[in-house]
Amino acid sequence: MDERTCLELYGHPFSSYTWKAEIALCANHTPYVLRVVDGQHPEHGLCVATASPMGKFPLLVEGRRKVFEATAIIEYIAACHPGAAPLIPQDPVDAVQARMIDRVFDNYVMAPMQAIVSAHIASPQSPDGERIEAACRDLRRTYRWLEDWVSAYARPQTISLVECAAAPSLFYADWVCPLGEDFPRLAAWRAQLLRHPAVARSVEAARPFRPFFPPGAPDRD
Ligand SMILES: N[C@@H](CCC(=O)N[C@@H](CS)C(=O)NCC(=O)O)C(=O)O
Repeated sequence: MDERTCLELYGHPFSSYTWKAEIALCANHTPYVLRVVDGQHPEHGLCVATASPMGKFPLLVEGRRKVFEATAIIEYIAACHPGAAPLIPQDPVDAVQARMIDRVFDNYVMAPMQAIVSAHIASPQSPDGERIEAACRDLRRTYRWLEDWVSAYARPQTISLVECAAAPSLFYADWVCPLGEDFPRLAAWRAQLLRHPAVARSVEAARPFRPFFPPGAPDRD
């Protein structure tokens, strides 16, 4: 594949939202080049900084088109590069369900997980305990809801928007607020997701960065 005509994904291998987009691209067998946003590539940071209001990544670039927000990137891949993965269900009502669950993972798993990480970044020596406790309370409330939801979910071996959202958020959320033995079905689904080749690829790509996980990475996964 000629790199100039290939999809470009700006992001970082340790970033949960970059995983979300990369899992879709990999499962779909869509060729892309990862433009790593880090100190060694200031030009990548510049591109991301002006593409969206908050300058966040991932950012997908195809020619002159720029797509930001991981969910929108997955929608774009499904619409413009249909491939091996059923990223968005064909049935409109199923598609609404998938988008709804995607919101659950972004808003109620990713967000409190990132709040805990941010508390550690803000004050590595004495992170705000109240903030962490509140975020963990929110996470456990969502875990309880998801534990019921997942018992009725088919847990397919394929990758859709739901799996793209679930895998990175459950991966990191479990690090900061462990599922433990209280949520066995959710823990089993998390383990199943991590075994999928598209997800396992992200886990391995991120492994060298684990020492930089602000609260400290557990010795597992
Ligand atoms: N709502 C965005 C969230 C993206 C996000 O939070 N990205 C993080 C990395 S995981 C980021 O860009 N962090 C760097 C920054 O905020 O400057 C999405 O769905 O893509």
